[in-house]
Amino acid sequence: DMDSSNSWRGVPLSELYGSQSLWGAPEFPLVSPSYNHAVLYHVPSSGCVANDRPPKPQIGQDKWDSEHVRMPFSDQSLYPVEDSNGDTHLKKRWDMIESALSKPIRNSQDLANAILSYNTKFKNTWKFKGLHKLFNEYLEEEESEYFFDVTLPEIVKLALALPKLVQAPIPLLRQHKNRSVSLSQQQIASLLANAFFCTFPRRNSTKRTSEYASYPFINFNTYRFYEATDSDSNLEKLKCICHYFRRVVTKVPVGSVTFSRRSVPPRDCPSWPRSERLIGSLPLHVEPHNTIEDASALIQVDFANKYLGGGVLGHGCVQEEIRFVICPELMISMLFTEVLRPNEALMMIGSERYSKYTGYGHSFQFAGDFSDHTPRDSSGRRRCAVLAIDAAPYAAVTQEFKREAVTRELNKAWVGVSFDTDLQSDRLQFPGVATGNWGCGAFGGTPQLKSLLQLMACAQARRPMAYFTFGDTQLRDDIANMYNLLSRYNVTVGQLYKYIVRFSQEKDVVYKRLHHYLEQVVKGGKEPSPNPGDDVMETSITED
Ligand code: AR6
Repeated sequence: DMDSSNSWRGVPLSELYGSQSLWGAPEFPLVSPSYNHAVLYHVPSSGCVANDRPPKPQIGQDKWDSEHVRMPFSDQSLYPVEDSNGDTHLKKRWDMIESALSKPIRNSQDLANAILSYNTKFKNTWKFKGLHKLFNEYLEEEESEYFFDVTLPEIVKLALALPKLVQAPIPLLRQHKNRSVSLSQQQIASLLANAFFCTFPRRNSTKRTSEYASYPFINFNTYRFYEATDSDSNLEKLKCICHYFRRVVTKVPVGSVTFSRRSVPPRDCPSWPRSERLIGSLPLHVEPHNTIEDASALIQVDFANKYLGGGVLGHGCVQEEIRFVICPELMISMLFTEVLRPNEALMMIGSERYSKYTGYGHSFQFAGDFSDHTPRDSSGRRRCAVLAIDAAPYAAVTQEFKREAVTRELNKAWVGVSFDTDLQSDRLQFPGVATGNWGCGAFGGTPQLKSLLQLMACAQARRPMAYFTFGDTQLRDDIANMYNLLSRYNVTVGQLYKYIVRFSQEKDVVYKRLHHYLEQVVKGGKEPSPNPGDDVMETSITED
């Protein structure tokens, strides 16, 4: 075994797919319009979409109200304009947008002026320093020229085609609701083009009292995405997004994407101390190499912010932000997903990846085109499921182990991983979940705890789990050993919950190690299972 330091532990990944072949896993519910599923494109009567051209938009009537996304082209979207006498008149905002974007835009200054012409309130605050740096200094001259000569005019066309491409109203995925929205990739591209030009009405305010204060930012500069010059990772994020536009204007993608909000009232969440599910009954795969986005055919966890996307249009550049810029279709969730409550999650099915990258955080870099060969399901969605669950941020370690905090994270993870499962069934549910150090980076959590909580949530939902430790081989071994111990002693989810809560009540929690503590209580209080060999994880053979 030449390379044991880099190999995986537990069951092979293939046991998490639900069938022998990578893509044989059962499909998620197909796209079909209903009272709680808005489908913005026309679904052919066969239910299946053609896979050579984008689906046609669903016809419908614009709705300018608090239940739907206010569209930039709505007749009711008006903007105050001062005439030469100093009098203010209301003008149709879309007319202003069309006229500004129809003029030639040859450089970043023209682009900034165009955006400001229908966002005049920001003419003294939006300086576009980052945008100017990107196109005047950061990119090669030819790259900038190509962008303004070739790509940008096409992004303009895509943005201005919005009234044709999205005719039916887009419902907001509001709190407490189980609702879905499906859009074609072409519709998403047009919506993102509008976000790029900052055209969405009422979405530029950062005030807590604004109408959309409980929604993420969507216009690209609201959170100052075009201003940042201090960190190159922001410019690299912009490169990824420009690359996405280059791709979609060259060849329009023909599939679709579904966004489903899942909200479970606390009374319907599991009673954790009473759970009798055995930890050891859940297949687990742990590996130090590879990343979540490479785990094809599994549900891939997004280490989310409760405001979807987190700092993607601001300064952040960690797991969620990176995922959103290499798969920009995920960003459209920010248009309509209200801030997630503790018992809510968002599943995104069908997005495509467009960019390669290297590095992480400050060292993040766009690394060229990524061509995604993930097959489509019969609704035309890429077989890629991204599950957004937001851990809670912890400033102090002790807080994280408290009963309420532990319960919160368990419910959050469970609401997510139990999406589309049969809660009554004792059978394993496929596909499994690909996750890792959820809540343990920007949010300051502890991997020893978070890995166990995710294991408990997955065991409860019966979904197998793959854990990617992000290069940490010690953590891989700790998790595998802890899993072995819990299996050998037939520890249930309920017992483990009680042990963790008891641990949090110890005086010197900060100085103690959770795994060490668990080892003592498990060995002290229980008989090992009679056939220890049966459920012990075997060290894997090295993958080649
Ligand atoms: N695959 C596997 N593991 C990863 C990957 C990856 N692609 N990327 C990072 N990790 P973090 P959080 C590991 O900080 O703490 C964002 O701003 C790595 O060990 O992104 O839940 C969101 O919008 C890393 O330290 O997640 C939220 O606001 C750890 O996962 C906030 O960050 C945690 O990654 C969420 O912070």
